[in-house]
Amino acid sequence: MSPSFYITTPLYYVNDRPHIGSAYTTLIADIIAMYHRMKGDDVYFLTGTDEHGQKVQQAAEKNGISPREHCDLYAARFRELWSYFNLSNDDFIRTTEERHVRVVQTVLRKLYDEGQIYKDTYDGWYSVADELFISEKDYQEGKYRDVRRISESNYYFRMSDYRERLIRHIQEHPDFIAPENRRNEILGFLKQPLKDLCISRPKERLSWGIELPFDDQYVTYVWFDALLNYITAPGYLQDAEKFDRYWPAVHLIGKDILTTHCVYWPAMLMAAGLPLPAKIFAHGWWTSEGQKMSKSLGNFIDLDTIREHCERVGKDMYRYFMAKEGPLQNDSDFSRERFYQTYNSDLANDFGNLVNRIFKLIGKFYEGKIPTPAKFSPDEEALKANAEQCRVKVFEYLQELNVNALTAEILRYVSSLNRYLEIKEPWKLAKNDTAAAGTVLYAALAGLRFSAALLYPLLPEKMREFFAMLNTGEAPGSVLEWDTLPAGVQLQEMIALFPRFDLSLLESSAQ
Ligand code: ME8
Repeated sequence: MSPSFYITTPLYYVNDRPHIGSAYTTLIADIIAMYHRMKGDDVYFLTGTDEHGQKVQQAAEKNGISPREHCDLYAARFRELWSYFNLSNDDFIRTTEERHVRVVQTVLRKLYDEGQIYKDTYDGWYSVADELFISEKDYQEGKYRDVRRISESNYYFRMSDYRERLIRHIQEHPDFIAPENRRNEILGFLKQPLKDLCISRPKERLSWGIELPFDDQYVTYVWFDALLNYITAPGYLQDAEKFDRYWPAVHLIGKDILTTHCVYWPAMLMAAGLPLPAKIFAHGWWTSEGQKMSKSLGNFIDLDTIREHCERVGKDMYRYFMAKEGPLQNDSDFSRERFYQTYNSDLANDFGNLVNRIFKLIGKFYEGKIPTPAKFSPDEEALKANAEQCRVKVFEYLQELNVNALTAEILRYVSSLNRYLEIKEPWKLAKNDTAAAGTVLYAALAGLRFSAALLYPLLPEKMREFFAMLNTGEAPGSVLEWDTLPAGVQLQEMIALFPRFDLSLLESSAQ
């Protein structure tokens, strides 16, 4: 049986439309899932929407519709965007689904019966906007918005019991939280005593949530509910075989939700007697044109802006740019100049040019048929060996979820093919030694086909078009060997996969 690989994105709140941030995490997760499938793994890729809580209730009220109608509307927007991007997710979970409500209530009941959940009165500060109970210190520092004094009876989960076990787990599993800066952040956070977690909200204040199975006057705190989706989807309490096959997961998240995923969630799993996640990777933040994204600054990259960019240079470019330049370790800035310049340099110039040169020469000198190579010289052997090395590195970077380095590695190989052609000059060679020129063109095309296969998760539509032009009948992404290119195949007519984008067009448009 092939090894399994389970990857998740955060479940996005339905109080906002998708934007560059949600698209980023989701596309990176898709890319990672596709590479694992290419490797032969049995992949389960999950995304979805987080639909309970105060913010959703308020957003629905503002729009004059019921919370359920509101959720349906917004969940559909997320689904629509993911289908636009040809997302390869295996499941889309909504926290309002029956299968999830059942899991949340069963886990709550178990923890309550075991005494891991108790009732207490909270007297202190509460941020309505952030749905958080906050400390006196945070209140004094003015860190939160819309803060009120409240006195309220609630249910608490004995999270403090798990602090030491969690620290030990993080120390014994260096890859559990990545990148390193986030791991250190959590270890720093755990130096202080850990508080118990309030896991309920009284219905009189918030009704849009999952009712506590042991007190119908309360609903479940949205985070306690939402995190459990990661075990609901692969079949916890419903399909033991499926659950054992896929759990634990790799969680891809943004740095904003580090504590909930690296502290609350592992503590919940320990309490439920389940294995901890395989890895939690918290990436950095996108800024826009050098500033924090905001609607009032007019630099907010929402769904419409994303589509506008995609219409100009193809939706694959969005994925490619997210992977190449996205904020894995630190933050990254999305600037239109950088986006279109990357397109022109990597895709129109490096990759596009290579296709153009090889296809034209084979068309001109070999009637469009892939030439049969003569004996390879050390130069062709080097191209082959470098391809092998490139593949090894790509899968090593995949292991670290380093899609920035992975993308750069493939591009380096593409550039080396262009350099090879410039040195060999097959356009001159073909005039008096067609056999030698044929070997050069075969080797270059073998390299191009190999890089196209590796680029498939980053540029799926375009690479499918490339393989159709190559006409070997091979599925893109299936070809990871350099030297299996069949000679004699009639190439299809070349189409320009990545036409150059005229940067002067940007000056006349706002986005
Ligand atoms: O937090 N740059 O949902 P959410 C990069 N429902 N990534 C960004 C980003 C930016 N500027 N803005 C958002 C929630 N993100 C909870 C999660 S999980 C059980 C519950 C991405 O809709 C990033 O992945 O606020 C971040 O973690 C996520 O969107 C937050 O999505």
